[in-house]
Order: sequence, then structure tokens, then C-alpha cells
Amino acid sequence: MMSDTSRPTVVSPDTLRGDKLARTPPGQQLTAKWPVLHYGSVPKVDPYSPNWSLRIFGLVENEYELTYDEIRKMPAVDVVCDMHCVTHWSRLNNTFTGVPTKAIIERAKPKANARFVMCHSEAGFTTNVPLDEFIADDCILAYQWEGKDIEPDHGWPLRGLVPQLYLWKSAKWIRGIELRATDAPGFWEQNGYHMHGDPWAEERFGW
Ligand SMILES: Nc1nc2c(c(=O)[nH]1)N[C@H]1C(S)=C(S)[C@@H](COP(=O)(O)O)O[C@H]1N2
Ligand SMILES: [Mo]
Repeated sequence: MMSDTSRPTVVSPDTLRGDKLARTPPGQQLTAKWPVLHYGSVPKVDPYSPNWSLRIFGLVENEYELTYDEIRKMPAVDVVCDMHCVTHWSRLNNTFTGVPTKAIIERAKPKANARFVMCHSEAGFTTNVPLDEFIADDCILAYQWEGKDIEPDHGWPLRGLVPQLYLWKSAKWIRGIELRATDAPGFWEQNGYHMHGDPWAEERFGW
């Protein structure tokens, strides 16, 4: 069994586009394996150490922090989605488990002028996402893939998952979510990647 039946399943809308071909964005090739891609080395993270927290901050009424234990005890969902990497591979039919970003963000009470989030990860990695897209129903902070803890290579203990954008918007080893009024480029965006990153519009590079 991959999932316990008491957990709701959220199906990412892009998986409902039709057959494999219809689900493959322009310029993408399907892969069965899951490649590992990131800048730098895999950080050694102990989410149970007192130094680890997930911090929600910026344009909110209620800045707060969560321990890893608290996150793992929050109501979780299974998300069925496809992954699209800007380096031209796509992997269909993934099941990730984690906490809806909407619940995480709502608890912070975003101020009226909050429009964007900046995700902050270990070692200074960042990526920017419009707030309304970050709290879509299929967006979670994920800790499991196919019913098992995500491998450290792929972002354990916690990674963002924004299935409707290219995979670089899904921050591995996430530690903070900052709410902002204005957009700003994150790590790959500063290195030429697109500010938005819609795979169906091939928003790969350039602003
Ligand atoms: N913290 C962090 N997250 C990251 C990256 C990174 O360099 N650091 N790279 C992004 C990029 S470019 C991609 S394609 C995906 C790859 O995820 P995967 O290795 O699980 O396939 O992670 C994204 N998240
Ligand atoms: Mo990437």
C-alpha cells in the first residue's frame, strides 16, 4: 500500500490533460528514472536538532516557526503530479506526501499586499513563486515520495512542491517561506532562468 486511505488525494490538474503525449509539455522527453539536479552538494540536515525550523515570515500578521515534528503531525495529503525539469526531462505519475502550503501560509495571516513568496533553503538557495500559485491545491511541503521518506538527494527532510511550474521552483531542503509585495529573482532566476517558469508556455530562460 502506498498511502493510508484516511489521507486525501489531490490530483494535479496537469495530469488530467489526456494521454502521455498530451501530458508532456513542449520540448520535454519522458524519463522513468528520477534524475538528481541541484547546485552545490547535498546538505547534511538533522531536522530533529534544536537548530532546525521552518520559518514563515515577511508580509504576514503572524510570523511563526514549526519544528519538524510539528510538520510531520499536521494533516497531510497525497499529491499525484508530473514533474517537468527545464533540462528537458519529465517524469509522470509521482505521488508525494506532505502538508498543503495553503495551510502553512494561512496560519501566518498574509497581509493584503503580499503577492509573492520567496522560498529559502539550506545553503542560501532561493526561488520565487507568485503567492496565488504557491497556495494552489496541489502545492505541498513534501516529505515522502511513493510512500517513503524522500531521499536526501531529492530534498529530505522537506521540499517545496509546485507541480504546475518547472521543477526548479520546488525548493529542496526548504527552511523558510518569505511573503513579499514584489517579485524578486531567486538563485536560478538570477542565473538566467525565467521569473515564472510555466512549462506549457516554455518559460525556461529570460524574464
Ligand atoms: N535547495 C535547492 N533546491 C533545488 C535546486 C537547488 O539547486 N537547490 N535546484 C532545483 C532544480 S534546478 C531542479 S531541476 C530540481 C531537481 O529536483 P530533483 O533533484 O529532485 O530532481 O530541484 C530544484 N530545487
Ligand atoms: Mo533544474
